[in-house]
Order: sequence, then structure tokens, then C-alpha cells
Amino acid sequence: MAAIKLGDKAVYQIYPKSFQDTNGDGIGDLRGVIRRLDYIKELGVDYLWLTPFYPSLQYDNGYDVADYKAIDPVYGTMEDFDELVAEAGKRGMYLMMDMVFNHCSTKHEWFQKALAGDPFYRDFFIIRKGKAGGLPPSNWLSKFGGSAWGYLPATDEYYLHLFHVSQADLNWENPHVRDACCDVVNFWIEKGVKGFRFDVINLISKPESYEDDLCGDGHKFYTDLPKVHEFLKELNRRTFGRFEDIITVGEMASSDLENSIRYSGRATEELSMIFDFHHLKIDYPSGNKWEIQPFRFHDLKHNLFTWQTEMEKGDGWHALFWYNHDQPRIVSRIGDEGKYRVESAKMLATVLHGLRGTPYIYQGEEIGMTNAGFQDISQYRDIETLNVFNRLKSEGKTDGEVYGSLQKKSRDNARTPMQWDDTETAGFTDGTPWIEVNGNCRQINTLDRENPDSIFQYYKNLIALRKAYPVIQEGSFVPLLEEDPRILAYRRVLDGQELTVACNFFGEETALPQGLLPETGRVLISNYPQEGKRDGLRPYEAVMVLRG
Ligand code: ISL
Ligand code: CA
Repeated sequence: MAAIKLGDKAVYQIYPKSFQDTNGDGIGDLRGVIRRLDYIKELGVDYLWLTPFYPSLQYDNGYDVADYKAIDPVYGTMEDFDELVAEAGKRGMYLMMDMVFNHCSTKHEWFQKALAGDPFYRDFFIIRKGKAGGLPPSNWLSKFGGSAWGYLPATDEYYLHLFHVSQADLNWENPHVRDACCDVVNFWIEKGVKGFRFDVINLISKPESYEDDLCGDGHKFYTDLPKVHEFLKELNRRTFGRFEDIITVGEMASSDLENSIRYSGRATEELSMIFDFHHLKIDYPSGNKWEIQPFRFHDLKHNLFTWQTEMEKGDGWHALFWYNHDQPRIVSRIGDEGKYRVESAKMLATVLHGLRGTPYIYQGEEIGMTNAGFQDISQYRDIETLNVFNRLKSEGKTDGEVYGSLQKKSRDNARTPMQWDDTETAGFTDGTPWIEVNGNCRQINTLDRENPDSIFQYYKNLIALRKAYPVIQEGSFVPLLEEDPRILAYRRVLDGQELTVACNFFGEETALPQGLLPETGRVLISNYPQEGKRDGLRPYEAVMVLRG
């Protein structure tokens, strides 16, 4: 198992389609990533996670992979890729590839051969007869709406697709599927890749029989099944686990704590770390993502505290993140995208970068980018959003209700182009961008990053602090002020050193309980000037103090 240290690393996530276009087709590309390597290096990160750029029909922006060992010509060539690895390496940074192994595109040759009747490839997928009365094998729902079963008229059968109808689930029970996936990972390892992110990897094991879910969408039948652990151990042993210097992260959809600890524990030889999403479900009443509700501060705090404490007890390891390409921009979601945009972006960064785990920064987070603000369905591109739009309309929701929801929740919020400068296309492209640029690129862009007060410099400083202080890398987590309605505070402790983090999550000043911040401590970072007596926290104020 990789013996590599995780606590001093940071990862930058790139959504290539929206990062930097270099040939004027309006779509970001690998040469664009190469062009911006010096920018990323300035931040001080170690790894670049790129979401999929394999050949794909782009129904789900590349998560419908049609060939795992090639580059989609829209993004560039294998030579561009090799150059990217080499150029990143020169700057001390490594690539993390996105492995989408729960499903592949129905255009992948495996599925095409299965459709043509090849029994070897048929067994790569989960194909079943329907139930009497023309019903699919079970009533499970796809994550993007509709049945999770796609109909195959030629044989009057169905294939399972937990996601889009173009994403057929792979049958991990079949050893040939596991061979094929191992082969893919080894292919990229040989190309010099040093990190892997495994998409919805806790869903790869499926039950023996397919029953109706009488009180849900079916996810309890395929989430965290015991065999996932076996499959991950095998993948580890046959691929990345043979190397000391490769890191891995599993995306865990609705995984529980016990399983998360097993996936990421050092002793279990599965993955280096996991993304859990529980801290982001704090604004979904009753689990429905599309209903609008303000975030519940107490739930957020309670969630972070429980997971930090329990993961440490079980020796699990977290990938720390506020959002990614599937989630709205965090400053719009639980910060203040208006008056206190800069303060709240820095405050949220402070909370996250002080925690136990490995921090991930999503492109644009380091300059405080905000939600897209799209007002019309023609501006949206995401398949999930388009499906939900139709569903909400057919349920009789008004335009106001529907757009209110999309503007807060759509995955496109995080997918608008990176805001490099203050021109019309934000320096992203010379052509027409595949998705509109946020008009606020006039004010929010990378041009002011030299300014010592910029959000960019703040992120850079946080990453440098992590590299400098073992207490941030390894310290034990101690929750503080569990009941305080406005402040999130905690301590990290290591070898007599004590790091205290205190953050005001709201736009009003709030009292700071006496003695919380050690009088003798040294302020490592804050989003406000620190002088004089500390008896309160200003709007969205964050402070990190070290003693010892
Ligand atoms: O964004 C979501 C729905 O609102 C999440 O449930 C998301 O589908 C889940 O986190 C899995 O995400 C990953 O796999 C999907 C892909 O669409 C996402 O972009 C990817 O991050 C299917 O491959
Ligand atoms: Ca391009």
C-alpha cells in the first residue's frame, strides 16, 4: 500500500471542458491545462485531478466513457497528454486520473459487442428479463430520472444503468471485467500518472437478485455491499498498490461511516482516502436535492465533527472538499456571494484547510467564483438539470419555482468557464464557449491574485501552512463550541502544539467565548487584521491560532 504521506498534500481539481480553450472551439483542452500549469503551481498544490477526457459522446460530460485508454480528440492527443504529465512533473506536480468503473458508455465496444450477441461481452453488463406485464426487472430509479433499466427491443431484455441511459453498469462479478479495469489503471500508471479518483466506486457491487424497493429509489440494494471491499483490495493489489508513490480517492455516494473507514483505512489496503458527501446534504430537506432550504448550520457542524472524530478513531482518511463539478459554488451556497464574498470565501477555506485530511480545491474556488445565475433553460447543459427541468414543469411547478431551484442546485453552477480575466469570454476562449461565461468575470477573475488580500493569496497561504505545520497534517481533532449557533470552532493537537480554528459562519458580529483562543498563541492566518482584544468575531471572520 502506498506509504506516501497524505496530510501535507493538496489537490487541484480541473474540469477540462471549462478550464482553458486553446483552439477557439469553445471547449477547454489539454493544451489549455498545459498553458495554465504555472498558475496552478503558484498555489502550491501537489496533484491535478482532471475529470474524464476520454472519448465519449458527452451525454454526461465525459462520465460516459467510450474508450478508457485514449484521449477524445476534442481535448487533444496522447502526445498532448504525455506533454502534460512531463510539464506538470517539471513543476513537481502529478496527474490524478478519473476512473469511471461503475459504468461505461453504451457506445463503448464492450457494450456494442454485447448488443451484437457476443456472450463474452454480454456478461460484462447486467442484462435481465423484465417482469410480467412489460415491466423492467425492478422499480429502481436512475440517479438522473426515470427507470434504472434500459430496454433492449431486439431481445426483449433490460440492462441496468444507475445513471444515464447511455451509461451501462458493469458487472464486477465477472472476473474479466475486473481484469479489464486493472488493465486500464496499469495503462495510465505506465504513462506516469500518480493518482486515481474512482467514480461512485462504492456502487460497483450489485445484489444477486433484483427486488423492488418499496420505500425508495433502490440505492439501499447496491450501496456499500460487502463485495466492494473485496473488489477494491483486488484492484489495489493488482495495480496502484504495487507502488509506494500513488494516491487514490474513492467517490462514495451515501456511504456510511463504518464502510468509509474500511475504504480508506491504512490497514485495509483499499484506497488512500474518500470523498463523503454528508456535509453537503445540509440544505436538502428530506433528501430531495431540488427543494430549496437554507443550509442548517447546526447539521453542518455536527456532521463535520462526527466524521472528523470517527474517521480519526478508525484510522480512515478524508478527501476534504467544499464542492466539485457536481455541486453549486460554495460561496453562493453557504457563504455570501454579495457583500461578504471575499470574507466568506476565505472563512470557508480556513475551516476546510485546518481539518484532518487532504484538501481539494475546485477550479475557480481559489478566486471565489459564484453560481452561474442562468435565467433560461437554453443556458443549461447538464443532463441531470435538463431532466429535472422537464419533471418539475410536468409536475406543474411555476417558472419561478423551477428556476429558483435550478439557480441554486444545478451542476452547471460549477461548470461555467474559469474566469481568467475581465474580458467578455474571461480569457477562456477566443470562440463561443460551450456554456456561458458568468458575467461577473469583470470583477471576479485571476488578475488580482498578486494582491496580498486576494482570495488566491489566502488559499496559497493555507496550503503553505499545511506544508509547514505537522499539527495541521497529523494533529488530533477536538471539536469545540458544539452548541454555538454561529461559530464553528475546533482544535488540532500534536506533541504539545495546539492549533485553534474559529470561524463565524454569518454576516453579523458574534461574541467569542472567553478563553477560546489562547492569549499566548500566534495568529497563523485570518481574513481580518488581528489586533487588540478578541471578544468577538466580525462578519464571516476566521482565525487560526497556534500555541506551542
Ligand atoms: O451530482 C449528483 C446528483 O445531483 C450526484 O449524486 C452525483 O451523481 C454523484 O456524486 C456521482 O457523481 C459522479 O458520477 C456521475 C457523474 O455524473 C458525476 O459527474 C460524477 O462526479 C456518473 O458517472
Ligand atoms: Ca478547445
